[in-house]
Order: sequence, then structure tokens, then C-alpha cells
Amino acid sequence: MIRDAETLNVLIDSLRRFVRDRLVPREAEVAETDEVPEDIRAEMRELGLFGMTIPEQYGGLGLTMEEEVLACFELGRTSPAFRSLIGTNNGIGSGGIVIDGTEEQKQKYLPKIASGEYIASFGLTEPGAGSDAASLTTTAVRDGDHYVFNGTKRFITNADLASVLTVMARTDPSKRGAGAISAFIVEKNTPGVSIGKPEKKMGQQGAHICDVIFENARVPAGNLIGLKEGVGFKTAMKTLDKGRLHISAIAIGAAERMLHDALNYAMERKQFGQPISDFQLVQAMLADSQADIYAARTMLLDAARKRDDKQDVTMEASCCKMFATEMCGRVADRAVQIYGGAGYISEYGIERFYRDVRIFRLYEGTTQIQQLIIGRELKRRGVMGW
Ligand code: COS
Repeated sequence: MIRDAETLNVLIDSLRRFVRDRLVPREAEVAETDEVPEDIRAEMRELGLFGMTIPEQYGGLGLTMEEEVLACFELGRTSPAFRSLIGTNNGIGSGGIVIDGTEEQKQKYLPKIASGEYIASFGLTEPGAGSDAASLTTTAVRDGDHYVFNGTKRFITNADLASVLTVMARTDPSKRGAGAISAFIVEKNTPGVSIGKPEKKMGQQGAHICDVIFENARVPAGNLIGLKEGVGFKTAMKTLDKGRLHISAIAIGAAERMLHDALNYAMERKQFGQPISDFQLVQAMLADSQADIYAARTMLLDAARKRDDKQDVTMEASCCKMFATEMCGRVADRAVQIYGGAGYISEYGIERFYRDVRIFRLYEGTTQIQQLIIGRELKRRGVMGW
């Protein structure tokens, strides 16, 4: 749903210029320094990018899902590390509070997340609980007006920069499974919360992931999201349904950028006396990529509109996440192929994208988890309603 086309066009236009003129020229620097520089962060705050999806009454732009997807197509067209900095505030880091938080929790945290004063992270994954998220073992045991946290979260995006984290923990350690999991807002400066060193990764330098360790950390009972125990796994899954649409849009933006770069390269690079873009085998790779991107864009916009229409999009979100991220991987591979030997050399930039986009098929649920969810939903819903 687009609320006001004119206002949205202004936003999309300024995002396009910001990405093209301010972010793209800094890509190599961010990869080299492993950091998004402060002047860029400040510009992101000024543009309201930390609060794109947070409702307007809490200081955000309140974008609908369709609007968010259109904005993310633009943001996706540069190194994913830039998007990662604002990604958790707009998605999994704030989603639990937006979807299931109490009014008091929203008023306390969302304005600071929307302005970028706070970075928000999402703590679901653990050393022993990745795809099988419901097997998590971090505990949060009630003790008077507090819950006492113990355990370790792993690969937590932006944890080193975060002020607050949405953390899923087991409030009834005697019970296994999803029903004993609750979601909390944890302030990082809580005594007993510590952050590990950023991991060395295959790509996306400038975006950090770290362990978060809880050792008898006492979190106020008022920070239990929605003040309801036992529904934290559902909060996490609802947050991920939306997050998967967001990641799909970023993957599509990245694929567009790689196709743009590969096309330009193919039109300039001459072999056998002519630009390689004149060769039909190169055109086939360009054409397959364009058709792939078009298909992903179309399906994602459809899913986003369905979500805005309050329909259940669990299956559609998984279809989009699976198709868009696998598609992005195919486009990355073809782009490197079109560059030939230069595709393997750092200074051409395409090998960096090739590495950067590999994570899209892993985080917020691997392709195999998306297949599992689609399979389950198909069994539940059927295909044609007969
Ligand atoms: N929206 C709302 N509720 C949901 C839901 C969704 N999308 N998905 C599951 N639930 C509910 C179920 O309805 C069930 O509720 P009841 O107990 O009341 O029936 C409960 O949550 C448990 O769900 P389920 O039985 O499906 O859990 P499983 O452990 O079998 O599997 C999967 C869930 C595999 C789908 C889940 O663990 C998953 O998505 N794993 C990947 C995690 C992930 O993306 N990690 C990335 C880390 S974040 S970067």
C-alpha cells in the first residue's frame, strides 16, 4: 500500500541520490576499514533511515510494507554493510516491540530507535540453536521484579553498537520447545551483559556480528515484551516474516546493482574486435539476470501488498526470501563470469559483492528453512482452494 505517491517519490528520489552520490563512492573505504564512517551515520540519521518502519507516533516514517520494499530496492544497490547498520533498527531489532510491545515499552524505546540514538539488535541464534531456533537454551528466570539471564547468543548483528537488544530466552527452563520462550528488551549496559569481539567474515566488512553473553544479568520484569511469558517464539517468528520481506528487497537491489555493473562492463570491454555485450552468450547471462530480477521484484511487491492488506504472508515471505536471495546468488555468479578474470580481482568491486551477498541465503532463515516453511504452509493451505 502506498499512502501518498508524491511523498514516497520524494523519499525514493532522495534515497537514490544518497546511495549513488554518497554511499557508492565510499564502498571500498568501508570494506577496507571495516567501519561505516561517522559522517555517513550522521547523514543516515538526518534522512530518518533508522526509523523508516517505526510508526509515526513514535518518531519514525511509518512506511508500509510496500513502501519499505521500494525504499530497500534503493538501499540494496550499494554495499550491504550500509543497510546492515540501519537494518536491525528497522527490522528484527525493533519488530518485536512494534508488533507485541506494550504502549509503555513502545514509548520508552521506539523514539530512540527511530532517531538512531539507539541501535537495536535481535538475539535469537545461539551456539546450539540456529535453524532450530526453538531449542534455544538461554534462560531468564523470574526473581522478584527481575528476570535473571544466563546464556550466550551468537552472530548477533550490530551487537557491538547496540544500546538495546530484543532477546528470546527460556522463562521455564524445565520445559523444552517454543512454548517456554519469552521475548525481552535488554539494555546492553545491564551488569552481566557482555559483548564478544566482532567475527571475521567472508564479506560485508563494515557490518559487525558478535556474541552476546549473559551472566546473571538482571533485567526488569517490565521489559518482558507485551508483559506476557511464553509467546516470545511467536513474536520472533512474526518479526522474521517481515524481516524476510525486507531482506528480499535488499537482495533484489543488490542484484540490480550487479547487473548494472556487469552490463556497463560488457559494453566497454572489447574482445574479438567488439564489445563482449554483442556476443549472444554474454547476452544470455544478462537476459537471465534481468528476468530473474523482474520475477523477484514482482513477487515481492505482491507479498508486501498482501501484508499491508493484513493477510497472513508466512508462506509468501518464505517464497520471496528463498527466490530473491537464490536469484541474487545466481546474478552475482553471472556478473563475475561476465567480468572474466577481472571479476576475480578486488579493484573491480564485483568480487566484493559476490562475497557480500552470500549471507543473504543464510541469515533470517536458510533457503532450506524457507523450503520447510513453504512445504508446511502448503500442507495447511492447499494450492487452489479445492
Ligand atoms: N507467525 C506466528 N506464529 C508462528 C509462526 C509465524 N510465522 N511460525 C511459527 N509460529 C508459531 C506456531 O504456530 C507454533 O504455535 P503453537 O505452539 O501455538 O501451535 C509455535 O510458533 C511453534 O512453531 P513451530 O511448531 O512451527 O516451531 P518449529 O520449532 O517446528 O519450527 C521454524 C519453526 C523451523 C520455522 C523456525 O525455527 C525457524 O524459522 N527457524 C529459522 C530461524 C531463523 O530464521 N534464524 C535466523 C536467525 S535471525 S537472523
